[in-house]
Amino acid sequence: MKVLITGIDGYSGWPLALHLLNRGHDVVGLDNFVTRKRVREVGSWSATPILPFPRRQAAVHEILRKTIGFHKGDLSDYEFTRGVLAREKPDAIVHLAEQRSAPYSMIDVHHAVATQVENLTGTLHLLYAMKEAAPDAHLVKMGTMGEYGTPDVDIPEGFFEVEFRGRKATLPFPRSAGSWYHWSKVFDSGDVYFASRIWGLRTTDVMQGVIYGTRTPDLTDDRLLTRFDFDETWGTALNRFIAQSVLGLPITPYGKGGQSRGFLALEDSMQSLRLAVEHPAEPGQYRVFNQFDQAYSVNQLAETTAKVAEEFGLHPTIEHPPDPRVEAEQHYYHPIHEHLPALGYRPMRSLEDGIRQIFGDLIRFRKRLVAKRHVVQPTVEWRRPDSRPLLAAREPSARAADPGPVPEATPPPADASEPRPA
Ligand code: USQ
Repeated sequence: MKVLITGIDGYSGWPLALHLLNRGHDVVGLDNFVTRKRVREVGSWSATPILPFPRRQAAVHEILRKTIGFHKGDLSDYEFTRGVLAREKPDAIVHLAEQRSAPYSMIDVHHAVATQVENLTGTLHLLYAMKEAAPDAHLVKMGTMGEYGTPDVDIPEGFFEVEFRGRKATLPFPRSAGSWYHWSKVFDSGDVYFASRIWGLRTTDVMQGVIYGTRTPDLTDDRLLTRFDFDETWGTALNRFIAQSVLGLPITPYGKGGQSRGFLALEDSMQSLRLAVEHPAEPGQYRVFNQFDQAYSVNQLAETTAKVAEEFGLHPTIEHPPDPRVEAEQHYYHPIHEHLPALGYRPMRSLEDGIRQIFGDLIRFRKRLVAKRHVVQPTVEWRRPDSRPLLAAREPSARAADPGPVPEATPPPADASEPRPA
């Protein structure tokens, strides 16, 4: 199959390209490199050193003897988008090229607007370009479990049956997102569903949980590493907890820490996306996959991280800064996820093993973490400033102004990156 990956330079896009190449697919990508730029803007960088894209392509050529096609450009440019689809005629398109950070979207009005304009425009351009230039391609669109929020009932995969005033219907499950970013994905979902209906496009909307990890089995050489963000804006919960432990900073489950989300190892996300690509939706079909492995509360993740840290001679503390977000801190959470297992999805490794592997890599690249230690702890407040004092003002100890010395860590055990036996 020929697969176009939008956002191929990103955390998921790059390992997905390698995974699909190793499975014998042809891969072509596009990217505007805005994530590299925006991470620099918040004063951070990837903990793992990543090559500029042309050198990534060269490394793939040298190590895997394979070629990745590439178009530098932006989905906000419709002619560019249509041109790429007309030229490449992909069988599948995995659409990852969106602003992906909830905290970024909450910084101020400009970041909120940029997030929604970019995400909605890019997706609409892609849908129109498919209609005009690749109507038989299958779109695998990256959405988020956060579209559903945390309702007090089980969460189905996209649709559910309702009975109202004596009549029954199957309808999209109500969305209740928790950031301007998450709402952009809700609106995207509506657009993808509508385009499927009116133009007969094949589409899969992936409600993905929070991903964690530094590697996948396809990242066999340091030149093939993917990025790993750990700062307040671009890093996600578990990845940040492990970076905090390596840096001797407190691990920060916000508030009560009962916030539960679906989590997924990076390699399991690759497996899931590949399964979606290899089992395309039918023409006119709009499918929704809830894509995660297990639900955990951030407290559970903090405790597991602290436990595994001991194996590396690290003794992180767990602190609970007030939650800068507006979200339930204790809640029922039971999303259903049956579609991917029905296609053969099986998780590759346990949570503890995954955490162990990340520790191994982050300790190896510890100097890069230390250099950006000041951007890790939370500072952006999501509430109105007059409704609650800013975290910065209340919790100086939770910030990284002078967090003290960085601890020494013991090197990872030899088997830290071995996958769990089947
Ligand atoms: N959290 C903490 N402490 C931290 C960081 C986060 O307790 O230091 C908590 C947050 O308050 C939240 C949970 O962890 O309750 C998840 O936050 P996150 O930053 O890991 O993830 P989130 O902002 O929800 O977004 C991430 C990705 C996004 C993806 C989403 C999937 O950035 O692209 O769509 O995870 S989901 O969370 O299922 O919506």
